[in-house]
Amino acid sequence: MDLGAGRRGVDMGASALRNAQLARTLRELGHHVNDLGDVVVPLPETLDKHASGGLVFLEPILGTCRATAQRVAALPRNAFPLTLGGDHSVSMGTVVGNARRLDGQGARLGVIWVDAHTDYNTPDSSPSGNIHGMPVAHLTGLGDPRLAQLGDGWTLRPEDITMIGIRSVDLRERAAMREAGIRAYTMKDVDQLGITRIVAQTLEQLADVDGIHVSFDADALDPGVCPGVGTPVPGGLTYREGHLLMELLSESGRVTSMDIVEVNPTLDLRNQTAEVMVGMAASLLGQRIL
Ligand code: B3U
Ligand code: MN
Ligand code: MN
Repeated sequence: MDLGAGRRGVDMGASALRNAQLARTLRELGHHVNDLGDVVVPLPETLDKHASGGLVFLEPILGTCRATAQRVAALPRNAFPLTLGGDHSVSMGTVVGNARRLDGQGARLGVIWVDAHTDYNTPDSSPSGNIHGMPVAHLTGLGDPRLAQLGDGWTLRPEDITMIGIRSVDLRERAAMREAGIRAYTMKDVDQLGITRIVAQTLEQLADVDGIHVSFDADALDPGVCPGVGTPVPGGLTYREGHLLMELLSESGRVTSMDIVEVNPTLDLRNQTAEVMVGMAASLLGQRIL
């Protein structure tokens, strides 16, 4: 879906990833891959674009996230759900669904949010009203109660979140992040500490969670690597930093699910962004080369 984004086109992201041989790539790594098809989402052209309480397209996004959560929750514990966006608001559904999949009551899920943005706006603080800038806030129970209650009482604990790749935070979003105490590694931290130390610290922080979900927004990578994104921000993760991050998480053996979101084929160059993101999934789900 692209209802949560400010511009059209990320609804075609899943097609672009399929086209970039996602399933074949994972099969070649020895996985059994089952494509479960799409969650059906209404087209924005058929909807009235009104903002309900500072939220654009709230109702259809809520419905899509509920349906996504249900479908993910129904998968077996030993499956690895790889969900394809879509704008980042879909992750409200995938995170809730994976918490429920690991434990019917809602497991203690760790989330690694790889993104240029913190996505921690609420309807009040959002400069745009676009819900893809708000999923993390709603997962932790803040913001609009209809979205905050997607987990039926389950919420994501702020201490179980780590963000990596951050370089664009709105003023009021920053205050809310500080108040919640959410751990975020900015690009400055990536430069100073390096991915290896960041992963080690993150795994230590998440030592007690039941599973780890990686939510990978393509705009975390540098726009030179991933030009097909709606809100590019210069100075992102390099191709090698992205792969190293995925490889080290793979070696940890602790990641239980992943999203790939915000791939926008209408802004891309010959499907490059989708191809790069298929490579990221392959590094997370692959073994050492030698
Ligand atoms: N923080 C801005 C911009 C933004 C957030 N996420 C994306 N863009 N992709 C907002 O609208 O909340
Ligand atoms: Mn995002
Ligand atoms: Mn982003």
